[in-house]
Amino acid sequence: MDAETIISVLQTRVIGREILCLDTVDSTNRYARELAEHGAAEGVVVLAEEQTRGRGRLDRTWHSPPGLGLWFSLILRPPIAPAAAPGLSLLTGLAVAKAIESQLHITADLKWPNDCLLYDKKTAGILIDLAAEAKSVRFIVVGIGINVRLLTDDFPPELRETATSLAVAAGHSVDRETILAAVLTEFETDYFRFLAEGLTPTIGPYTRRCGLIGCQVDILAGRKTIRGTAVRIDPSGALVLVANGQEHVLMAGEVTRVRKTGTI
Ligand code: BT5
Repeated sequence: MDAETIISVLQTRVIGREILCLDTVDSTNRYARELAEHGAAEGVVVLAEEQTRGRGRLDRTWHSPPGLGLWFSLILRPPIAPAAAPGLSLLTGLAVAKAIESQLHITADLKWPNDCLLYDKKTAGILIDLAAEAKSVRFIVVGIGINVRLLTDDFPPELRETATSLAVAAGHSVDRETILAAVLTEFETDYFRFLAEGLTPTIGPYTRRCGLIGCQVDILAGRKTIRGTAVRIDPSGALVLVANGQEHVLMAGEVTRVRKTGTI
């Protein structure tokens, strides 16, 4: 991938005006974090053809083979409180979903809080790294992994049932530069709206794509699993679950859908 080509077609003002394309790196989030510590500006994008230690949440591995995906990180310096940072995970997921929909005309499903699915299989994941003082954010690195050109055999056997790519879902080859430009463009609009108006404008479009709402789910939060019905995403981006007539408001966790219908 060539930074000059991408930048020349990008219409954004801040996000992606500087793109660093690496052949191989351990993790673009780790690399971007280091750049940010050394003063890199808001909007800088670090992109790699391959990650040798791509990370998911809780130090899980993100499979990032060479040349087949979009593995990249954005550096942000938002004037927000640290508590508002998780909202960026939802906002980013929504930007990825809208970019996929506009380019491929397939409806994307958002699995709270950080997955984007196509036909019930994971296509993209988001990892937010936060560097903050008590009341202010120093910087945030938003890591985005999108499986673009992987075919089934390009996934390790343990992911073949649960993961897919844009090319597999669309049934034709997909251009990485086009998807990247669409994601950065959607992200920029939503991000500046978030800075001006908070997360509220994100909630409606996110909820419409969130297949968990109305379903019976198990959510693993810390060491506890709660079974209940996912009823809504609240204005802070938390998932609200009703279990035994009681509401639980969850800021993070691992959700598994149990049934497509729920009871309150
Ligand atoms: C995520 O974590 O989904 C966040 C993934 C973020 C990856 C990007 S790539 C650029 C940037 N640099 C990084 O180092 N990371 C970010 P989580 O929700 O914890 O999901 C991780 C789980 O997804 C793994 O345990 C696997 O089960 C599964 N998985 C791993 N690689 C996958 C892939 N390529 N496609 C689909 N599922 C995958």
